[in-house]
Amino acid sequence: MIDESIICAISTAPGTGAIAIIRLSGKGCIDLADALFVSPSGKKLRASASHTVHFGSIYEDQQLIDEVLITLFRAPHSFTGEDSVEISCHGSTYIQQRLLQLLINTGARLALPGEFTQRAFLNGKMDLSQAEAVADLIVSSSAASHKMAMTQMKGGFSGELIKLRTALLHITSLLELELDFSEEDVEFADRTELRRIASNIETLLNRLCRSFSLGNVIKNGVPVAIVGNTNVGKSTLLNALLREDKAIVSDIAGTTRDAIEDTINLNGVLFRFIDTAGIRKTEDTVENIGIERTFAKIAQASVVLLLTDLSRGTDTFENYYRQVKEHLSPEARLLIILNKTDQVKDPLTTLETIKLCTCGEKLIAISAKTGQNLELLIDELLSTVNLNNLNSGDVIVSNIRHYEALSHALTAIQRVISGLDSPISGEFISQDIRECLHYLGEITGEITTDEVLGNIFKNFCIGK
Ligand SMILES: Nc1nc2c(ncn2[C@@H]2O[C@H](COP(=O)(O)OP(=O)(O)OP(=O)(O)O)[C@@H](O)[C@H]2O)c(=O)[nH]1
Ligand SMILES: [Mg+2]
Repeated sequence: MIDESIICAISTAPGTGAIAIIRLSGKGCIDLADALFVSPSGKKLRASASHTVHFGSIYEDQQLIDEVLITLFRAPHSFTGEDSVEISCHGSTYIQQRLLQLLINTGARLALPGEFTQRAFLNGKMDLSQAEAVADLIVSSSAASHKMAMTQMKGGFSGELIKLRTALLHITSLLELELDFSEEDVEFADRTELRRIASNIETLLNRLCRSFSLGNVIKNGVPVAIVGNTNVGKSTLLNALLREDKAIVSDIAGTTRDAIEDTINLNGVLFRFIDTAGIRKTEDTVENIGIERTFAKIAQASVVLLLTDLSRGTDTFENYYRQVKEHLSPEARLLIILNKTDQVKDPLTTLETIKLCTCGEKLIAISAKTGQNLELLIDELLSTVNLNNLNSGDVIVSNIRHYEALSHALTAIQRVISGLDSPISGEFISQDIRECLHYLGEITGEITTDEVLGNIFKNFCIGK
């Protein structure tokens, strides 16, 4: 049963703005608004067409609260699929609260987080993955995450899922044909065709699963760990990259003891820079815990910046290089940063020495303090991620819930394939196909529980 009660919420950001929008949705909400609204022409909202805007005043006990614009949407042509009204009022928090109170006193109730979007889903205006993309779109903070959320909201991902579903249903029908003839002792139907379709499905599922690491990075920021010996300028570099004094800088070795991180949007890509505790041998328990965390951050990073201090020589460099390489994830990129160029006359000798003990990693000489060559480093970071290859139509999975369902579907289709390769009865294979369909249905919301829905929509803001 779909709850059709009238819900209301302030849909604009909290606080004072030039204007604010209060949203109403549910059966009878147009009549509810009509009872409070006075148009200069005397025209009633209930007599007006969908997608029209009306100027007028809202009164409470003959007292004017505000002059407003009301936008009208009639079911099913609204975001929620129900009759909906949007009241644009002046942005004072007092006016917003008075109007909201008035709507509640006259029969509406305050919407739950994401309830408008949840109704859109329940009324079939979008599937669950599209509803989730609405939340991603609202919080998108870079060109790449915006593009990804927009593709998903416009149904790019849903389209891929429909393709998969159709192919799976096709296999089922072919298998049923096989079962129909099994009594007549006909040899198994031609399984080459089945095998071909199944392996296409596997390829597609594989691609979607693999896209998750990129999707995750786009959504949460490319993790870049800044590591090295103490006092080489890691915190100074973090501050320079973030353009703010985030971490404490001092000439005392061992200043940073815990990982400090923050994100910044550089040329449309969100980066998550992580400053770490300098790696060294120490008796300090707290510092040692910090150093353990440094190694964990290296393992999680997409890019590691190994910093070394040009003014201190290269004796210990090889040791650091080896330790970092040991913890680096296989897909990660390592950049060697020679810091404090402002303190040395000729960095070339150091450069050459370091080159000898590395495996062809890129070397960049900078001064974190003066900002010299920082642009070079940023360019290198951008090229590492290279999101330019991202076409607007590319479907990238960025949601862990989707990723998990896709992984399960992938395992199921792999069982289908091995079943097809062996003389297993079609009935067993059908069961794995049904399982695969089940997981795809979980993503789109065809198969769902109140608990799953509750978990998804509770993370939305009220008013969306
Ligand atoms: N001349 C010069 N000094 C720098 C540069 N970068 C950092 N420093 C100085 O080096 C000292 C250490 O800098 P931090 O940024 O605290 O070094 P760190 O690597 O974070 O040190 P720990 O947190 O102790 O591991 C400070 O006195 C900085 O001002 C640089 O490019 N040039
Ligand atoms: Mg530091």
